[in-house]
Amino acid sequence: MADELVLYTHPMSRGRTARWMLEEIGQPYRAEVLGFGPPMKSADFLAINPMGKVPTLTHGDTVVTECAAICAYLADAFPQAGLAPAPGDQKRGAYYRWLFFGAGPIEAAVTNKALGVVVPDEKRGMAGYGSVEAVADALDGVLSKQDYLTGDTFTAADLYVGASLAWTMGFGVMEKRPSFERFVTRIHERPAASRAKEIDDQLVAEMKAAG
Ligand SMILES: N[C@@H](CCC(=O)N[C@@H](CS)C(=O)NCC(=O)O)C(=O)O
Repeated sequence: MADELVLYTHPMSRGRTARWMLEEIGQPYRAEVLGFGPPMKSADFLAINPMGKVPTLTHGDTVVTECAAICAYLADAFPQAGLAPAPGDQKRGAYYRWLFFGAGPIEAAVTNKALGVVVPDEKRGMAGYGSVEAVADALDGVLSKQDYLTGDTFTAADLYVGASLAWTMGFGVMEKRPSFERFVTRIHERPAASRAKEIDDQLVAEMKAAG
């Protein structure tokens, strides 16, 4: 199919976030579940994503990798879902700001923390995220004041950052602050979030049952 949407994913990966985004836009899509290890590094899949990682989205001949890019792409490709301020809208500034904050500083800070990589105090100026506490403070500042990152409307930036917060608070990598917990609860009450969770949880159960 010329414009078929295909999500390459694994149910215990960032692919869960991409699936949630697909459920939000409400367009038909096909999911290709790839196992970690050799299936993700096959020649066929490396031809699509040379990183051999999920999530990866194809939309017809277009390939989108990087979870945040997938969320941003889908929001723009299907504007009727209302998940991004239109280009030209000033809210697009806050939208980009937090989407990129998620893919940059948050991602780097929580990965380094999980890996035990400590940035010496005197080198914080060199690390784009400064410190995990600085990242948490910046997010807390906005989420204590408003329901969503761009104001009073849910966008793909909330989905991406909120999914990351939920995941990393669950693993104890990001501290649980009241504003984060309220935000994560609020956005996970969305029907699309429940549908995506149900599908991926079912896939996890099937994988466990198959050994
Ligand atoms: N920067 C990428 C990271 C993707 C990533 O690392 N995915 C992991 C799963 S969450 C993966 O595919 N790991 C398997 C591997 O690298 O072999 C994104 O944001 O999408």
